[in-house]
Amino acid sequence: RPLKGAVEFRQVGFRYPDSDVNVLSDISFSARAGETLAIMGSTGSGKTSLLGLIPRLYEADEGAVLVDGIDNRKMELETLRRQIGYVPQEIMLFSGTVAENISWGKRDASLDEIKDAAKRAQIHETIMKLPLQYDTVIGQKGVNLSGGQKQRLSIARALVRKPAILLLDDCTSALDVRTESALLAELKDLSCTILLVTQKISSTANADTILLMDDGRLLASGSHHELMQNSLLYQRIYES
Ligand code: TTP
Ligand code: MG
Repeated sequence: RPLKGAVEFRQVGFRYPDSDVNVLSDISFSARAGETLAIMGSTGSGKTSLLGLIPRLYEADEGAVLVDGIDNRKMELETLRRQIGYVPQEIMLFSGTVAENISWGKRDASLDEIKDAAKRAQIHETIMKLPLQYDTVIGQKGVNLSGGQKQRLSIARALVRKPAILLLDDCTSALDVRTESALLAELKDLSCTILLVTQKISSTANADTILLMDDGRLLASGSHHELMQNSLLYQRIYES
């Protein structure tokens, strides 16, 4: 089966419906199927907005967002979203069991599929230490999880859908470097296309391409090696 999940932005401009200033201007880049793309940039630079255009939470005002070569505005919403796993910046777990929270991404997932997703998300071992393991109730009247544990649970929720495109919005921020790199290695193994918003230079080193954003624009893009040579800003982030 040919690898699916290529993402391309062609001169994308975007503003929120209630505003007349562009949040994104002239954004162009492409990620081939199976590649990992890291997105860095200061707060408010438009990273979350950029990701939201892919599953069409919003539509581009200028230019086009292509998924496997097709303008995503021309795709049926359900077909488009079925292939995308989206982990938002604000983690949303509900008061239910661990298994229910993971399978929220795919209602008919079997326990094996749930466990497989949890293993890949580096949270299986933590779950096995909970009082009732996958049946442990979390949230309000259940066991409380740490920030990093919640992040991994919500990544497992996205993985259980076996997406061709995985969008991770700053959801590895609470993980230590070792856990994060184990996670990224697992994800690489799935050969899905990954767009990873991150503030951490440790997670950009393995990306095929890094996008550096500032104020809704793409300041620089390239591999770690290229940016170390060409981008003063990237060098500064790297050294800080
Ligand atoms: P974001 O796209 O949220 O910027 P970001 O994700 O890079 O920031 P952070 O690192 O803090 O997560 O916002 C870009 C601009 O768009 C910002 O001025 C806020 C505005 N915005 C809205 O007006 N409505 C929205 O729903 C969002 C998400 C952002
Ligand atoms: Mg954001």
